[in-house]
Amino acid sequence: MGNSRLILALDVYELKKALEIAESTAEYLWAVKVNWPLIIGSGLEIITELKERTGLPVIADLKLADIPNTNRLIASKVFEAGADYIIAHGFVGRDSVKAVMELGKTIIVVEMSHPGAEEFIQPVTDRLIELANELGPFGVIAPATRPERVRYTRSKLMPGIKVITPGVGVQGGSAREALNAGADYIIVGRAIYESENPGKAAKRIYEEIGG
Ligand code: O7M
Repeated sequence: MGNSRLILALDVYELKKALEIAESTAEYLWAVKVNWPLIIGSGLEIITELKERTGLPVIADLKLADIPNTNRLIASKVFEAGADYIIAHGFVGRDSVKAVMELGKTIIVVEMSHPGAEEFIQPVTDRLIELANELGPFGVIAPATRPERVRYTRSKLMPGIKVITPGVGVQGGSAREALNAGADYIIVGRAIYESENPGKAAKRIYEEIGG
């Protein structure tokens, strides 16, 4: 749905299950995010199939963190498979991020949602935000588990760069709080795909965040 701010993190292995969940939730989503579990379990073709079945944008969350050439080799195949966006780590440096951005729309990780993010990533978030401001990606990742950090990131980030926040539900973050803190989109995985009825769970979150 074009006006939705909900992104489904489809972290299951099986192709059939993935397609069922995506189809039953699609009307409440802005996009579907695929990560390594689904790509390892179902192959890269899952990206093409998800796009055909749902008509939604697909975000390939590979968190690319390699030298420019390797990032480029991976990203070119993934964009070729139909991914609309790729997620890359910023801490590897601007050359590695640029290699991805030259090929397609990119989202840069500037902070993460788990407790361990405070060890190494959070201390360099300011510099990662500066990098995003310099390069102008589609968006950045900030933690819904720490709404004050979402607010901080939004305040430092150039207008127009989207703030996308995982960590809602099982990790303890609240969708409403993340949006109130300035998030443009929220990412939800287990609270939807582990639910008895993923369609209903997606609808509930969609309605909670006001569509
Ligand atoms: O809702 P969950 O906890 O089941 O899933 C969250 C999804 O968001 C899952 O796919 C994670 O890999 C991803 N994610 C985080 O949980 N925390 C982060 O800091 C970053 C991401 C992410 O999407 O990075 C791009």
